Amino acid sequence: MSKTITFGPVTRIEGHLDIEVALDAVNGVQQVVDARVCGTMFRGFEMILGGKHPRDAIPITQRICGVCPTSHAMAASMTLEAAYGSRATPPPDGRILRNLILAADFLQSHILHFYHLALLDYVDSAGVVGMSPAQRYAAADLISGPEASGLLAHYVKAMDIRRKTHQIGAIFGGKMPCTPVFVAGGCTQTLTDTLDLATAGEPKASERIAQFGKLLGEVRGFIERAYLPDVRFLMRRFPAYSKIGRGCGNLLAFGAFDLDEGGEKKLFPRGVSTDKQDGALDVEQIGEHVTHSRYRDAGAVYPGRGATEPEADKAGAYSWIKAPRYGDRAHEVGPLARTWIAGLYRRGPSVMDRLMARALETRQLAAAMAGWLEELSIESPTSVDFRHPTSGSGIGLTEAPRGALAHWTQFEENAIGRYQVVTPTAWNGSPRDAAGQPGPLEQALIGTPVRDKDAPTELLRVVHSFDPCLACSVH
Ligand code: NFE
Ligand code: MG
Repeated sequence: MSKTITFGPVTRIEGHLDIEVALDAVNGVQQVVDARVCGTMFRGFEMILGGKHPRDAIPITQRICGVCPTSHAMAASMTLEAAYGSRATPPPDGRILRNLILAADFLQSHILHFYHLALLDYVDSAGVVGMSPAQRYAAADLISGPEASGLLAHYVKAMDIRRKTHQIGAIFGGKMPCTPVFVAGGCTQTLTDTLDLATAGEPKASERIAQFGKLLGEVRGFIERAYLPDVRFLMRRFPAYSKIGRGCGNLLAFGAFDLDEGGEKKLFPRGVSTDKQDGALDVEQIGEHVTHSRYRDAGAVYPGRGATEPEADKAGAYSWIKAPRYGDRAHEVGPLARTWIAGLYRRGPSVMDRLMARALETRQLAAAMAGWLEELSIESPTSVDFRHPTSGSGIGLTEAPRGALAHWTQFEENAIGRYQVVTPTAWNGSPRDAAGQPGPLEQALIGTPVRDKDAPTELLRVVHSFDPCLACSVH
């Protein structure tokens, strides 16, 4: 007979997540035979945006999350640009500055994930550097001794490196985490070496570019000398986790970091892989189910026609996360989906493959940033000036550190009528859909062996590999 255990709140993620799993013996091995992922709070950003000026979506949606606000700034800006038409296309320097600010946040978030959210699932921290967490894991396989000391020294160093990634983002972003410089049509940050009254006291653009490059060099050194070797070490040390936590096996990426004006070329390409078949993304295939979510059910709805109508006590509902599906199938999003679609890394999916894809992507992105810095041309415009139409509709598809992110809007007379957001953790942490198909994280938990039901470290390792953010998912 199966035994149900619930653990929550899951720690070392952002937000509040409860996991409910049923354990049973299969072929003599205790394992998860059923799983439910529950987003336990409601926030209401899509409702707050109703009636607001469309431009307010850029600062407001950034408040969805302190970890990935820049991605929301990018998605909201792109959504407005789609609504305003080609007159709103950012000039090259505006596009590059936005890429640089967004990329800085990716570096920050990925290093945060590995060192400060995931690593302590594998390392016994007690007594090594005198910073024992409140509760240690009972897991028998934790790394200890000198190997643990090395990893934990990097844990501490990663805090300093993350501070530097925020500094990098703030050089052009003005401040981090929520940046005020993203606008429809580019970026309000200017690049000038000609000091006048307006810019008095500001460093020259060439000085800021040099400072950016210097800090980026330090971060790249850490990625090469610590982050990548540490992930490779864990992968070797925990071979079972290259099999555990597979999930649905379908992968989806909207793509990000436009390399040309129309966004045809991107550093992270757009695409989808369903049942191991690669394909082009057709955005109309996206539908959000709410059969088991606490919202009024109108069937699977394309977010461009979607609504958010909470029903807290709905029968059969167990999560505040909606269930986005592509062609009615669950799809995993995130670094592994992106590196898979790009052809950069094609192993897994598994717990370790998610960690490895994230690290490889961090290195790829940091290298690209160094190139983008060289492309900036001082004294060129960073935004376009245009007359904003007062009515329109648009969609912005981009990537956040945790995966594919999209915004949809419609507005009349400069008042938002509809604003719908679909976040990465809504894809990954979704509940069952109308067909009863579990979400990607639920599927990844099913089949996971659990040695000790009172200390289910295996389950935390699976959950953390997705780097879930519940605050984003229940926006
Ligand atoms: Ni709160 Fe976010 C990212 C978004 S995850 S971190 O990355 O959108 O759903
Ligand atoms: Mg939504």
